[in-house]
Amino acid sequence: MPFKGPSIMQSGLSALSICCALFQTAQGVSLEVNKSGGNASSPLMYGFMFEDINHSGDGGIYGQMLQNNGLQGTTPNLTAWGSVGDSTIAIDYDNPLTTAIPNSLRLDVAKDTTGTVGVTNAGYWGIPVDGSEHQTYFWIKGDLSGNITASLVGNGTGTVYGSTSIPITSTSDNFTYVDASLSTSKAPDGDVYFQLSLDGSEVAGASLYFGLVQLFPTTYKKRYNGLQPRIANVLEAVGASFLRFPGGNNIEGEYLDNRWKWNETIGPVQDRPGRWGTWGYYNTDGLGLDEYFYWCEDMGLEPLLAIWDGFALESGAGTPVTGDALTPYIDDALNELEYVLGDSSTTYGAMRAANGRTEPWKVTMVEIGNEDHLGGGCATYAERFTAFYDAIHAKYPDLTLIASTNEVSCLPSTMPTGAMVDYHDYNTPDGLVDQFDYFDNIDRNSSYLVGEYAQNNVDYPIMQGSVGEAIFMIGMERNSDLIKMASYAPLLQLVNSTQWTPNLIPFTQSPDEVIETTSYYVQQMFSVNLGDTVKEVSSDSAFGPVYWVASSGSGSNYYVKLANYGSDTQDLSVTIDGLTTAKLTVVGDDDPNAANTPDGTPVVPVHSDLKSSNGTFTFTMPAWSVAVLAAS
Ligand SMILES: *[C@@H]1O[C@H](CO)[C@@H](O)[C@H](O)[C@H]1NC(C)=O
Ligand SMILES: *[C@@H]1O[C@H](CO)[C@@H](O)[C@H](O)[C@H]1NC(C)=O
Ligand SMILES: *[C@@H]1O[C@H](CO)[C@@H](O)[C@H](O)[C@H]1NC(C)=O
Ligand SMILES: *[C@@H]1O[C@H](CO)[C@@H](O)[C@H](O)[C@H]1NC(C)=O
Ligand SMILES: *[C@@H]1O[C@H](CO)[C@@H](O)[C@H](O)[C@H]1NC(C)=O
Ligand SMILES: *[C@@H]1O[C@H](CO)[C@@H](O)[C@H](O)[C@H]1NC(C)=O
Ligand SMILES: *[C@@H]1O[C@H](CO)[C@@H](O)[C@H](O)[C@H]1NC(C)=O
Ligand SMILES: *[C@@H]1O[C@H](CO)[C@@H](O)[C@H](O)[C@H]1NC(C)=O
Ligand SMILES: *[C@@H]1O[C@H](CO)[C@@H](O)[C@H](O)[C@H]1NC(C)=O
Ligand SMILES: *[C@@H]1O[C@H](CO)[C@@H](O)[C@H](O)[C@H]1NC(C)=O
Ligand SMILES: CC(=O)N[C@H]1CO[C@H](CO)[C@@H](O)[C@@H]1O
Repeated sequence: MPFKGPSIMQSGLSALSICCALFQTAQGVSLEVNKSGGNASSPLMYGFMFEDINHSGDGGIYGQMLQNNGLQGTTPNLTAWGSVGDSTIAIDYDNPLTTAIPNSLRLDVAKDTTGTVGVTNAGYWGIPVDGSEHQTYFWIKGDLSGNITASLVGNGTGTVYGSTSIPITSTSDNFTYVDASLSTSKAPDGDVYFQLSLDGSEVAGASLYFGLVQLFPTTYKKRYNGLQPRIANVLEAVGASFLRFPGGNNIEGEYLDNRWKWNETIGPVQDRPGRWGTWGYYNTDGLGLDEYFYWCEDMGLEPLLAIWDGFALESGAGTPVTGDALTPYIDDALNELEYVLGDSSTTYGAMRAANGRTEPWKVTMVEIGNEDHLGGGCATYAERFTAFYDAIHAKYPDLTLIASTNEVSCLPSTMPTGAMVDYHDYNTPDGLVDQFDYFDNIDRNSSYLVGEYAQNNVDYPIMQGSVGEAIFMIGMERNSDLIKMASYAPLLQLVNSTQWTPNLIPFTQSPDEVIETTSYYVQQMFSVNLGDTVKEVSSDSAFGPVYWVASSGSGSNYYVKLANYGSDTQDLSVTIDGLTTAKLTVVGDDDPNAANTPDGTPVVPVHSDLKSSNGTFTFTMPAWSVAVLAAS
């Protein structure tokens, strides 16, 4: 969607600042942080929301890089596959690998051929070859005693970025499993395909069947079936505190039957059938329930697990589910929680242990559904929430349970003590600024998750919107005794296949092209500079165009977060009695429409060290900027 920018004259700008902007006069704001008192602030404040949208999972953070590798779905096709030399490919329905992977890829080799034959896979709009040791796994059926060469080839250039010759002895009785590694050199772009090839004379006139061909780079933390390191590393650098998963709309399903089913995302990948995702493409579910928990453990994130709550998006197919019909779904959620939390003597805990994880996962938070105030979910949500809440709370009284909306009309008239609510806000930059005091005025009975928020109506986050987000976040942090957790959404985007913009981290399959947007930097700056107590700040200035919040952390660490929503430079003076040194991080741009995109990344944070003899730090904030002063 093309961005229709708002007028540069923001409602928060006074007539004076508009006047003086013409003369390039810097404005002044003095703040004094009160070191006594303050309100406790949440240790989980800034996290991630993940669902498979825009190929953020398959084709994105999930390490497996070949598209359509299991020919899954009710009407499979040959997307991404091709043949090499004197051979053809077809979907074979008579040689299933497993019940879940009911089809294989048949390679029919011409009679009398002597050249190279084989199959290719184009990946998800390319393959990001990062130079690491890669691993391929596949099954093969058919009579062969010879070598298959696995290689990564530049499309158009023919450059080979990695290749290995794999001795194979397979028969037509059953599939033979192949596991091979190949060293690679880093590709300059993502225009690379994967190839399995062999000498045609060894199989002339015959057919070979390939099942579930997989390709991984060396994964994040070297985990089997793990994550793409180039994306995981960028996420890790945010220093976030929690991961909300697996959705989002993607847990709901378009229809009852294609809701996210936890039990079909566990165990060996060849036993996962995948599902038609909510965002218009097939999900392999290779990134499944256990993989999400490994992700959390490896990145130091608290899991926030969402469960399906009786509501699919298209209500035509018998949803929302209510009354007695809910019982099997509640039972299913309890089974899921036993899989996650039960020890290995329990039925489902034993299943988890059999899948390689003996210790229960550490889960303290569960969200019941997603956005149940939308699309016809509201009227029945109070009933559905209560039914799930009662059943789960009875068995797991220590879990924090979260309602998927904060709209009072969709919630039970009295919320159970300790339950949280979820508020979402996609908004224009101005709209986010208008929401600055939203959290000052909420009903203070419940704690909040702000499970999704971001600027909207742009292709990539723009600086003005990122400042708007920072102001919205300052509003949250000022109230972080109640606003426990907040996650920007969506998180990741393969730019070649996109359903929603903007996203925090867009990427292409060019190995280095994982974009740190202006909003990414804001998330990172707020996340790594998290205190535990929100402090009172006094000032002669009112909020707007400069906004702030201060907190203290362990030792004598203080953090002052600031946003300048305007085209004037601002002179800042921040006093924190007795402190002498500070690190200042500023991200901003004179152009409110500046954006980091695959076409260029003009905006980067600037770091500087400040000193003070009397506790007062002075510095300037550029136009359209966000800053964090970390003092001690
Ligand atoms: C600082 O906070 C303390 C504790 O809340 C309060 O008693 C004191 O009046 C505040 N000081 C100023 C200057 O506002
Ligand atoms: C072919 O399969 C791919 C991958 O599952 C899917 O995205 C695409 O929509 C399918 N195309 C057709 C024409 O069915
Ligand atoms: C090479 O790229 C073209 C254009 O994107 C695509 O149609 C073709 O399938 C690719 N080749 C291979 C072997 O994947
Ligand atoms: C994917 O998008 C990038 C950035 O727009 C572009 O350079 C690249 O050619 C695209 N790849 C394909 C396979 O379309
Ligand atoms: C088959 O592969 C093995 C292992 O990579 C290699 O040693 C052997 O030379 C290859 N044979 C042929 C005929 O290429
Ligand atoms: C054939 O191979 C598949 C995949 O490894 C395996 O699940 C199955 O048990 C095998 N069947 C027979 C009859 O050996
Ligand atoms: C998963 O659970 C659903 C019930 O929610 C059931 O219909 C389905 O058959 C189960 N799938 C597997 C593979 O057991
Ligand atoms: C919040 O608590 C106040 C006072 O205890 C009560 O009047 C109000 O109805 C409560 N609101 C909700 C939504 O429970
Ligand atoms: C602490 O919370 C109270 C109640 O919401 C509020 O009135 C007060 O301003 C807060 N203090 C700080 C330092 O944020
Ligand atoms: C602290 O020092 C700065 C200059 O470093 C000065 O501008 C300011 O007035 C001083 N503040 C106090 C309270 O003395
Ligand atoms: C708008 C857009 O890019 N949509 C694409 C989303 O992804 C699917 C396939 O995964 C494409 O078919 C759409 O064109």
